Amino acid sequence: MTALRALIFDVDGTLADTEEAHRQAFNDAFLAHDLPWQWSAATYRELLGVTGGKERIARYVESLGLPVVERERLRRIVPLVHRTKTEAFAGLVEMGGVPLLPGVARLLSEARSAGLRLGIASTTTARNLTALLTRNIGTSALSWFDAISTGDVVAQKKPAPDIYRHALAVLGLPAGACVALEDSELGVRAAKAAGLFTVAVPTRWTSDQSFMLADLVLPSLGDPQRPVDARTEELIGAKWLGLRQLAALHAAREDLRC
Ligand code: XBP
Ligand code: MG
Repeated sequence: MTALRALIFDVDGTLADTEEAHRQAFNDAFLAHDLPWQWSAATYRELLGVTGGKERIARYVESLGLPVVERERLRRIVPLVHRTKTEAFAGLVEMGGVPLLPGVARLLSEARSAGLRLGIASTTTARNLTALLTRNIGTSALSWFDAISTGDVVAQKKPAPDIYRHALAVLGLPAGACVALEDSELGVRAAKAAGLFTVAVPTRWTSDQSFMLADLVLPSLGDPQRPVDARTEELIGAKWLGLRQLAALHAAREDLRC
């Protein structure tokens, strides 16, 4: 049986409910570049089926059915528009509008106290993670993570397993010794394809997706101030998902594999 050695966190939707801020940042960038686009929440929810901000803009351009010359012109400026968007997102985060989700700070702290290692495996841009952790925890928070695998460090974004395999390689740990925490179907598929025990905590943006592949699906990680509901408490044996419960669930799955 492989003991639990590390937690690997997704960022968007897992550390914090960030997608509304991303949506606003995309729309701010479109305005800044005189692009006649404003993504509604409904449109954005659909576009979340494409991971990666640059890929999301490119897919949107493709969907417009534009003449080839205009489409190619827009394709060429996607990286520039995305850079503007990333700065706009960081600005929104730095204003304090994107807090960590319940239980995230607690679980990070429990893992560190227990000597577990921490990783990040995200499609998002590193700049976004820095802004999010610095604003919500402090400048030291980035040093808590032994592996920070984000965005373009891999060619194939989620649902491909590449970003999780990258984090595992940096950690130097086997998948069986780690747990992934995710919020979306594409993220769960990536983590499971990389062989990790995966906890899914869907958000309002992903609640309609399928989490059949996840090992555990929770409405929240919970914490003393915001305990989970009675049904979830019965499932995990506690009023919030503590490291002890998580390690026990991980061990039970590892036992089944042996
Ligand atoms: C979610 C994503 C990201 C964000 C936008 O990433 O797919 O693309 O929506 O961030 P995660 P960027 O894997 O953390 O859930 O514009 O920087 O891509
Ligand atoms: Mg996510």
